Amino acid sequence: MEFNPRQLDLKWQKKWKDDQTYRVDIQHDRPKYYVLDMFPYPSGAGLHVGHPLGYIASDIFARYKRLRGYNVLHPMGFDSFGLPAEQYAIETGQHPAATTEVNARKYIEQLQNIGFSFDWAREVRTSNPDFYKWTQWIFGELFGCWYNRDTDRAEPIETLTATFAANGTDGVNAVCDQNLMAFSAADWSAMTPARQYEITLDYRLTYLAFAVVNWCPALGTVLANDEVKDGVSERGGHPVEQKKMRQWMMRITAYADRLLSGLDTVDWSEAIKEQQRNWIGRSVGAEVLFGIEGREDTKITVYTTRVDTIFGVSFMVLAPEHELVSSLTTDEQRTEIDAYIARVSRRTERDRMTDAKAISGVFTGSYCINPFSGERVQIWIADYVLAGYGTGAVMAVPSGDQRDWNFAKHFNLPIIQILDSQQDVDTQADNTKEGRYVNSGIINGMTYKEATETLLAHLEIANIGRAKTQYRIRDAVFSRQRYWGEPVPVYFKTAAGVTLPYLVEKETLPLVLPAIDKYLPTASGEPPLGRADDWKYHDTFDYELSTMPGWAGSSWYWYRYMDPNNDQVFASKEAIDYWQDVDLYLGGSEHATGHLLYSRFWNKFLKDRGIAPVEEPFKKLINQGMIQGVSSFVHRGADRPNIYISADRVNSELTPEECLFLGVESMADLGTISAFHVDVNIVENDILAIDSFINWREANQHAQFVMSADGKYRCSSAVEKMSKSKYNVVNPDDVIAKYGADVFRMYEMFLGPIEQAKPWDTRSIDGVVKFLRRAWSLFYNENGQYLVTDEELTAEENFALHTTLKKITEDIERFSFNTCVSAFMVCVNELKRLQCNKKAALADLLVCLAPFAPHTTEELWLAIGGTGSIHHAAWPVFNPAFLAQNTVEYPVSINGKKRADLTIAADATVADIEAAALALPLVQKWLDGAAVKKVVIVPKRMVNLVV
Ligand code: ANZ
Repeated sequence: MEFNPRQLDLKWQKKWKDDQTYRVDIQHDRPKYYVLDMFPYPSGAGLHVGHPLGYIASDIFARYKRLRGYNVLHPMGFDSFGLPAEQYAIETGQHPAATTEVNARKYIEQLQNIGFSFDWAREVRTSNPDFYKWTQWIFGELFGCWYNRDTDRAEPIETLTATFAANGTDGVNAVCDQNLMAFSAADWSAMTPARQYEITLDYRLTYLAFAVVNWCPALGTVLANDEVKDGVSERGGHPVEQKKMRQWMMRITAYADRLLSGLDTVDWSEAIKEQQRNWIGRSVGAEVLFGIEGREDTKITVYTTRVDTIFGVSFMVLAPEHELVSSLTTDEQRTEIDAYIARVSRRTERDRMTDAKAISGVFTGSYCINPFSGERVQIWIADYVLAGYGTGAVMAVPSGDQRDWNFAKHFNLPIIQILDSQQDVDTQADNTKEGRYVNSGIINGMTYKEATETLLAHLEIANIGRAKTQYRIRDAVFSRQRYWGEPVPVYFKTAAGVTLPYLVEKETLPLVLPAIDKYLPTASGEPPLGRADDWKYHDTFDYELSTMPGWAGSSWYWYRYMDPNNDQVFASKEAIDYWQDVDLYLGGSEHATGHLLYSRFWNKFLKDRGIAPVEEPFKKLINQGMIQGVSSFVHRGADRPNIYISADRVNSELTPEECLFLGVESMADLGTISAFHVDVNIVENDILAIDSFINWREANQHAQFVMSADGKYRCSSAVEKMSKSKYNVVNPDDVIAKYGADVFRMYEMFLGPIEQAKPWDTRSIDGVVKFLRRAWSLFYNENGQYLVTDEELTAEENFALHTTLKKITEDIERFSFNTCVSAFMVCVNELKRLQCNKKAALADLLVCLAPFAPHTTEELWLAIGGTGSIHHAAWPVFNPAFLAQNTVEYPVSINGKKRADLTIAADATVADIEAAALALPLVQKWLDGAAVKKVVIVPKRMVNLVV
């Protein structure tokens, strides 16, 4: 039989579909394993060869686990709400649901082409009402809960109101705005139910609040911090402004500590964990109150991580936006202060943080009093202090903090030394070589720890401050002023002049997106949902008009795959109990602080509610590297743009014939030569397909060429991001049409370690093509004749097979798929050399290869009479005995003269061989203490030591 990969793809993909080969159901007698890919947004451009990299790796692993006897859940679906479909709808008037459907179909076709083992019966789409019904339901659950610090978990709002009724706010230790009104139990019971309800709104895990948000006027919506890159929107690159708006917020800060501690329990890369830690930004310190000279009514609260430096405070700095600035500014200073504030308001927070060189600030004219030393210190404003962090006020310690020191030097403010010369302040806190405090009142002579403890205790006793743990993470803005997202299941009711938000009844979910005429804000600036006619709750009450952000559906979707069609609950208890959590999660590292934080947050909440079975949803995470494009370029001169010069001719002179033909005198006549992108699909191994180039664009009809000496046109190339605008996008369909899915899969893996970025370069794809042909030739000769025999394996054949078995198993377990591909190549070469066509070896080899090349192996499995689908076979058993027997004899020479013999395991590494050779007593004797300069090892042949 002839090897025709494309035919095998089609044959087996159809058969798998008909037989439901990859269908998976709960099986209580088999252990489960859950392999999940971050689901794609179905964009109009379809998949390029970079997208499936992670899917191929996860598919190999899923198939491997299946062969090892696990019941593997390996689903795929679509994160199908989002901005591009909506932008397209604005431009074309097409409903985003329609374009999403078209795109998703295209994705499914492309994915199926690659031969993945997804159970498509479990497909989910976040934009389907039967999916977002449950996203809305979770929103409702969050709305129904508050976070109790005492129990350290989310609780139904009823436990909060019960405490209010019993003790007022006194007994409540909630995560909420610290400035909320306090009241007694009596106050509470005197309130109307509406007022009581209104009060609870500030405690819920999702709440309405005015927040400074990233407003993108061009997109007409608010964006999350991780959707803004360098001051512009990640999608589209539109400018983003800071604006105060009333928004639905998610109280992710309640989970800050659990989000941190959970990181220690998951098997993720340190880089991602560190990004999350920084994003959460836990900082342990204290708040300290400073009195203001001449004012009894107010104090300034500073946040410091170094109370121990309090005797070194030589001035105070407030953020320009601090609420006390105006009242602290004296008449003499007012003009200067106002001018400064106006100037600062034009700078972004990012500039203020990063631009450390430009030192600026203004004295307010007022003074405050250091509560420990009683010293009078000047109060300044400066933009290096951020309004949104800590309390927006800093006690400045020039001897301890670099920015404070720069500031003090610039404005000639005092610098107080607070440690003996043994130590500098900067390293005092984390150095074992501790200094002792001087000029520091009650802490003089103490160590860092003693000083900090003393001061913290004093703060509490004197009621001038307290220990405080501070986080950089902020509650997440949840509203989007867009159409193509989940409607927020809330309506508004006005009573006695107060309008309050209420949750729609759960029974009425899903709250379906209404049809609208245009996907734009209303004339009065309301979100697009404001255009929906007669869209009212119970025909009476206004709905919330914002929709949910892109991250809502993806924050819980992995549960839906467990039980995708359930219309009673978001997933049955049986399904959740069985599938539990994701064992292996694959996706891009760009989700480090977005999706991977939000989904952990929702999971922890669902855990508190008794729905999620475990605290962390994704046990092991692998981030696949990006596949970059290899762009091709043609070269032409500015003065004769229709003349294209082959890359290796750019710096050479034209021949007289060429000059005559092109009608120029010399190369100089072409003008300055530059490179232009050309479609990589009409370039092969840097050689341009001239005919295709001429047809590529209208203007190319008149192209003329300066060729290389061999008559070909060479392009230059460069590695860049894969993108349409660079004409370097390679479609997996084209590669598969040419080589078949198995070559495509194996080649993607062969490109390099999964987590590394690497360019897509088909130059070496032939290696994989040849490999599969060679593997095939172990079963059939060129004439299509079947070669496989039932003979027993020799020791050498067993050795080759079991070496491969061991390596493949170990390498798959450590997700090193590229090395697996080379191990297969080595094995096939070895079996060819041994002329081994024995079923006993080939059957095992096929099973190991099946996760990588599912189509070819399925066909050959059938040929050798394997039972059922190979994808339900059992992973071969590795037998170390076959390796142990195998040893190699090495003659060991010193400076070319044979001195000893070494017997060592055939799989010994070069380092092992070297060490064993040097350790031989005979070698030691002949060396007689001489240093070995070089060790030459020819594997399986000889060792030579050069002294
Ligand atoms: C005195 C001091 C002495 C400080 C010293 C540091 C070193 P992290 O670790 O990031 O939490 N700070 C407080 N609020 C600030 C704000 N809104 N904008 C800019 N800086 C602010 O940093 C906390 C430290 O940063 C605080 O501790 C404060 O300076 C400053 F040797 O207080 B420190």
